[in-house]
Amino acid sequence: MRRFASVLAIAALTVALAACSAANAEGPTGPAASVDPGAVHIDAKDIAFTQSSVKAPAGRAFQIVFNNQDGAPHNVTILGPDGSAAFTGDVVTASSTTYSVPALKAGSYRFRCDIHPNMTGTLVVQ
Ligand SMILES: [Cu+2]
Repeated sequence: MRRFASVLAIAALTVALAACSAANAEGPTGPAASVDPGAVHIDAKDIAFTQSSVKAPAGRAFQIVFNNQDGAPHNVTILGPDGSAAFTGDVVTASSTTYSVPALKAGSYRFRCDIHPNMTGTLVVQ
């Protein structure tokens, strides 16, 4: 009878440990909970943006997941129709970051890297 109780205790412990590691699997190693599934994705590789044109919703804040795959530093700056910066993202090197972009009016914008102004793309806000 004592032996049966020990087996039960070990079984209960095993279940508790399994639940613990399952919770951990969705922690730091999983995608950040703060990234919107509808986020705009822009990648940089070989001193160029991978996407020549991306779309974002008009009139509401949105996120850009910027993945710089280069060893060179890059950022994403959004230029309004008048050429002024509507948003300037932080420079990152060989890493990914999530920018929070304020609401923009509908229209066609350009985005560029401030460090490499020949890296450009089009952001269609609609
Ligand atoms: Cu750059």
